[in-house]
Amino acid sequence: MMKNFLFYKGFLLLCFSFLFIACEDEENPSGESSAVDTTRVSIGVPLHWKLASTPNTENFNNSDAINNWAYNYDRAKSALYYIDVPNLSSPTLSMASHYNRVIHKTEVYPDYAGFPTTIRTLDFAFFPSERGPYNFNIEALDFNGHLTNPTTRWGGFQKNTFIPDVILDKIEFFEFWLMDPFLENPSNEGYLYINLGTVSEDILKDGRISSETGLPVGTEPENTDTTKWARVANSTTSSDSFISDAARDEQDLGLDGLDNAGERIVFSEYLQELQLNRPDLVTAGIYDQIEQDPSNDDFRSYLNGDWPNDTNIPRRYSQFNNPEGNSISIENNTSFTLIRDPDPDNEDLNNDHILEETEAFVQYGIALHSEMDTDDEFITEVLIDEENVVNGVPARWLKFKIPIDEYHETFGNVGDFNSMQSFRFYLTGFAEPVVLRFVDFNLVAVL
Ligand SMILES: [Ca+2]
Ligand SMILES: [Ca+2]
Ligand SMILES: [Ca+2]
Ligand SMILES: [Ca+2]
Repeated sequence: MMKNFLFYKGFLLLCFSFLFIACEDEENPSGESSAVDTTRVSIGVPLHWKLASTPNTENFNNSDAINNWAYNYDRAKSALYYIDVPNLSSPTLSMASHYNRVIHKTEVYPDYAGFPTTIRTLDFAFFPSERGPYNFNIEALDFNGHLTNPTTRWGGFQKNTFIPDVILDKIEFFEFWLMDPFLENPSNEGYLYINLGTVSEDILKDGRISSETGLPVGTEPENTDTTKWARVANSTTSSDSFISDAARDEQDLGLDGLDNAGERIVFSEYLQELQLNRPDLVTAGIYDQIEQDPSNDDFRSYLNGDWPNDTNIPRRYSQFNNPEGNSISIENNTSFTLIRDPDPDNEDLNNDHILEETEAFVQYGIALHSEMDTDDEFITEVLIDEENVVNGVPARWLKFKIPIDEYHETFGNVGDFNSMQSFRFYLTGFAEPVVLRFVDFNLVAVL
């Protein structure tokens, strides 16, 4: 018992060190005691996620192409966020949709009677017809600048779990509650894939680490290379934060290390082909939009006044994960953007300053459709909440429990589970936009 106690204290300390890992112990999130000693490691906090590297599976062409824009041809727009409830007030928050509203804890824990009464969801919005960041695919654009064949596109995020080996070794399953994503569009469907293991950090696949803080500032000499994808520093040392506001202005440029003027030069081949060789490809208005931000990596806050008042929440967050201009100094943060990752962007998941290029992971595939119930693999419970009805449709929640050894496929040379530090999840196969709202997305270790 004492050993367990000390272990628990040590783990809390670790949790404290890595604030993005929320921890609970010997309790499940509903507040009920559980019969066995379990530790839940939350991965459902929207901090420190990065754009996913292209999963090297059979689904995406060119996913191992280096220094080749084709590597990213299937990336569509996606967003991962908590809704900033205090600052997104009515009517935006209550806009008649299950995907724009506050979630009550009793929707998934009906017996819960404490405070707070609401619960944060991790929301993953995916826009399969919209061009993702650093996607220079010309063939796939339609006249309106949308991606054709949306079901072949994907969008996702990845992070390092930073789970101590001693815990990682004892992880038995993933669990989460998911709001039925099809309450307002039952004909839509697609797949959620989860990857666990080692995933490539080379998001812009050039064999180099993109790191904003490695870029030169002020009078420092221009000690960078420009690859097919990015302006990258030659020096391997880089700080974990911007050293000054002035440095931030020169470095907060996204994974391409380029401001929009620089993007127009380095990616001129893309712009020229759009403008000259295919003058009938996109409208002049769409061309102008693309030329403003050729990499499509500009951050825009959900509170930005340029969003029309009736803009729904998933759309307001659609540029939230973009890495250029996303680190505003506290003094200049007049739009008061909360719940955002203020750190400089880079490709390095585990902060070791070494570029991991290996893809070696197990994959869990979950078919998402409007008829999901407990007959479906991994779904253990379904709750319908008649208290929360939008346009006549009650909320519907699905509890997933995914045993860690029940993966569907392996890719690359996968080792033991205790070396699986990287987590990636992505959506694909959708014809129309979708929003996944997760509650208590946890890895569960049985001690
Ligand atoms: Ca790179
Ligand atoms: Ca940029
Ligand atoms: Ca840009
Ligand atoms: Ca940035």
